[in-house]
Amino acid sequence: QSDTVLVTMDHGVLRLTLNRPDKLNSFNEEMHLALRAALQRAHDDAGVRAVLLTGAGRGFCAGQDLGDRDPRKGGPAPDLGHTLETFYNPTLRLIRSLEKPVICAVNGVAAGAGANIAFACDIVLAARSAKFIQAFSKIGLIPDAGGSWSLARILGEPRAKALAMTAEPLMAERAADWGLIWKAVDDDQLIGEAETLARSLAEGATRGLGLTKRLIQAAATNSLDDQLDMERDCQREAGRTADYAEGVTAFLEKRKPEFSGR
Ligand code: T3D
Repeated sequence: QSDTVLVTMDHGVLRLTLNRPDKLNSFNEEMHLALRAALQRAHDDAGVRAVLLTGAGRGFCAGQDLGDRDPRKGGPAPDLGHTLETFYNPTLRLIRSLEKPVICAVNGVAAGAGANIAFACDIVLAARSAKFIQAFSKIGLIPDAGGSWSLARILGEPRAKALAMTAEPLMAERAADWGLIWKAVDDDQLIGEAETLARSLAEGATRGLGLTKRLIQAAATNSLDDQLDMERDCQREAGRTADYAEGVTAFLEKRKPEFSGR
């Protein structure tokens, strides 16, 4: 196991801490593989009922480690399409396809792919001092790790283009006002609040939450008719879970439900 991503499990919450603080948790190959393995575990292990992603030290993640891309070292230009396909895209797909809540606690600067990985998560809390930077344009690249998609979809073209072309830092509070993240919280409250949220979601009706994620993600490309059909199918599935039976029983018995995630 690599120490570039610290992995702990507590009360159904798989906590993943990007851990290359000296490099603001920028991605080298080892960290890519470690994050992917941890996300795969979240898919495979039924005991994992929520994921909490954060960063060690003063930054969340500064995107690609540019030390690994130093043109002065000579050799042919790297095939960045290949590195996206091999490293970033599988991670993005694992986050979006995981039918369990993924909470992101952005503890500090999130730049390049680091910002866009945060935007791919389901519920994003950020420290008030944190900023998001589409750093790509500063080095001649395009927004990747799903950024061209999430920025355009969430913000619309004017703000997406301006953020991507200027690489102007976007402070947490404004990111929340613009709907890019759930909320900005005081720096010293961030981890506590994110842990409380992750834990309460991990105690929730996991299948129902997973199906909710599937539906909301599908809505952007579905017609209303398609979405209504999908709601019918997902509600049918949710209605067959033990957690639905428990939820209704607990309501009728005027007590707190004890969901099992099944
Ligand atoms: O290549 C592919 O596979 C294609 C995919 C690309 C995806 C991408 O993410 S491309 C974008 C890459 N990221 C960047 O361009 C951001 C570069 N970093 C910065 O612009 C700044 O560091 C920040 C704005 C994020 C933070 O600034 P600041 O002033 O708070 O910190 P700093 O002093 O710049 O950084 C602290 C240390 O982290 C410093 O190391 P040192 O001097 O103390 O030894 C700095 O070099 C290092 N660091 C920060 N970001 C990176 C990094 N080292 C390597 N790669 C980084 N991305």
